[in-house]
Amino acid sequence: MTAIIRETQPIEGQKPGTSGLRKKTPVFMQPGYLENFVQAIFNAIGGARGKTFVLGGDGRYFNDRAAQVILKIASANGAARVIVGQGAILSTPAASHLIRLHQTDGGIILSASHNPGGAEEDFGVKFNTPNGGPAPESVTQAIYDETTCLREYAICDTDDLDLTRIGETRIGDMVVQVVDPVADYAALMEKLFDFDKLRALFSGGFRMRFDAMNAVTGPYATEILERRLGAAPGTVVHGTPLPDFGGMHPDPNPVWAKALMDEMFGPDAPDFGAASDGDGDRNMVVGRGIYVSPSDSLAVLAANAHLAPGYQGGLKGVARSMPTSAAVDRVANALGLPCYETPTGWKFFGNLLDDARVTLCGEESFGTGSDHVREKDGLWAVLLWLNILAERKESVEQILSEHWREHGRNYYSRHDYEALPVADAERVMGALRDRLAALPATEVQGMTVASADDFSYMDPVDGSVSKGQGLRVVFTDGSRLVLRLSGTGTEGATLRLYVERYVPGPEGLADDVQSALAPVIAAAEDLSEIRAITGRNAPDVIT
Ligand code: G16
Repeated sequence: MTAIIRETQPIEGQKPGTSGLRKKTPVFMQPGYLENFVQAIFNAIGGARGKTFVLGGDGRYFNDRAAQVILKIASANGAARVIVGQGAILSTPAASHLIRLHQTDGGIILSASHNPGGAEEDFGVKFNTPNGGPAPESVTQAIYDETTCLREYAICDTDDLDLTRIGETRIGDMVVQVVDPVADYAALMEKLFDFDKLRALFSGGFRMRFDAMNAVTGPYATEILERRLGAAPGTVVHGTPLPDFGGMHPDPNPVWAKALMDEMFGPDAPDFGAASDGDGDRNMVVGRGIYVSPSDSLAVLAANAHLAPGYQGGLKGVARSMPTSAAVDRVANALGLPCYETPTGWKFFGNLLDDARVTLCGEESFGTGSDHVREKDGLWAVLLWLNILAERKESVEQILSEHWREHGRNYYSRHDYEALPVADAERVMGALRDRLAALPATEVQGMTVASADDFSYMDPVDGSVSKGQGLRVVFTDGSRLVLRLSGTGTEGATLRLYVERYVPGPEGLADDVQSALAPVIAAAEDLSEIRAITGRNAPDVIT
C-alpha cells in the first residue's frame, strides 16, 4: 500500500451552504471533485495526522464509493483511526453521537439530507467538528478557501475495504473500525426516555405509523420502536434504506409524506404518525386527524420535556432559528427561560448548547433536537413525543388544543418557490431589501409595519457576526413575514416565504391555517412581488 500525491486544480463552486456541500451526484462523481473537497477539509483543520474521525452517510447513491475514497485519503493524510458505520451507514444524529462518545477530532457525513438521491439526484458531504456539530462558518469558510487554491491531494493506492463486517481492519497504519450504526444511538435513547412506560403504552394498544421514507432511519426505528418498545410489526414502513430512496423525496412534510398524511386523516387512523428524512435528522409529527407544525412541535416539546427522564430537571433555555415561529418564545416566557433566535442552520445552535445556555432547539424546517447530540434528531423528537403522550395519556389533538388555549396560537406556514432562475430570486430579494428602510409605520393590507430589517446575528458566546440572514417585516399586531433564499438546494434558487400570525385566543384557535394567514400572504406579495417577478402563480411546496 502506498500513499501517493496527485496533482489537482482548484474546482469552482465548492462552497458549503446551510449544511455542507451539496451538488448533483454526477458533479460529485467527476474525477477529483470529492477528493479535492475532502483534502480541503483536512487542510482546513490543520491536517489529519494522528487524528480520529467518524465516517458514515445516509446510504444514498455513491455513499459506498465515496466512503472508500475518503478512507484512502484519510490514511494517506496520516489519520490514526476512522470509526465507520457498518456499510458506511450512519444517520446524522448517530454520527454526531459517535463523534462525542469517542471524543474524536470530528466526522465526515455523506448526505444531502432531505434532497432526493440517485445517479441523477443529489449528494453531499459535511464536516462536523469535535463537539459533534456541523462546522461553524469560520471552518466552512476555511474549507472553501482551501478549495480555491488546492494543488494536490494525498490518497492511498489500495483495494477497497470490506465495510460490511463489524470489527477492525487497516489501511496502511490507519485503523478502520467498523461499528454497528444503531447500537450506541439506541443506548443513548434508552437513557433519555422511559422505555418501560413506552413499552406499556404500546402493549396497551397504542398504534403508530413511522414512515422512514426508504432512508437511513429505517434500521434505527425498527430496532427501537418495534424490537425494543414492542410496537406492532409493520409500525415502521419504507424501512429499508435504498440508494434512490425508492424514488421517494425523503423530506418529511405533508407534501412528500403524503401517504402518511392520508392514513393519519383517514378512517381507522393510528394514534400517532411520524416521518423522518434522508439522513434521519428531520421529523414530522402527526396526530390522528391533526398535523403538528414543526414550530408548534418545538413549543409543545419545550413545555412538556420535563415529563421525560432525560429532561426532568427542566430546561436551561431554548433556541429557534429566526424564521421559526415564536410559539416556543411564549413557552420560554411562561417558564422564565432564556430564548435565543439564531440564523437558519443547525450550526448556529452549537455554541449555545456547548455553553449550556440551552437544552432544546428547533427549526421550522422539521428539525428539533437537544443537548444530547449536536445535530437535530428526528427519532429523538418522535420518542420525546411518545414519552409525553405516555405520561399525559391524552391525544395529540388534546395536547395541541390545550397548548394553544394556554399560550395562544402562532399560525404559521412556509411557501417555497423552487428551482427559480437565480437572477429572478435575487430580484425579489433585492426589491424587498431596497424597501426595508422606508417600511416602518406604513400600512400594508390593513396592518402597520413595526419594524423591517435584514437579520443579522451576533453569537453571544464567541461574538462572531453573521449578516444577511433573511429579510423580515414585523407588524404591530405581531404578524410577521420573512423572505430568504435556501442554502441547501442544488438547482437554481429556492425562495422561501415564511408567514406568521399570532392569535391570543380564546376565540379563533382552530381556523384553517392558510385562511388565517391570508392578510400576511397578501402583504408579502404587495411588498416583494414574488409572483409578479417570477411569473409563478403559486408556491411549489406549502408546509
Ligand atoms: C439544513 C440545516 C437546517 C436548515 C435547513 C434548511 O437541514 O441543517 O438547519 O434549517 O437545512 O435550510 P435552507 O432553508 O437553507 O434550505 P438539513 O436537514 O438539510 O441538513
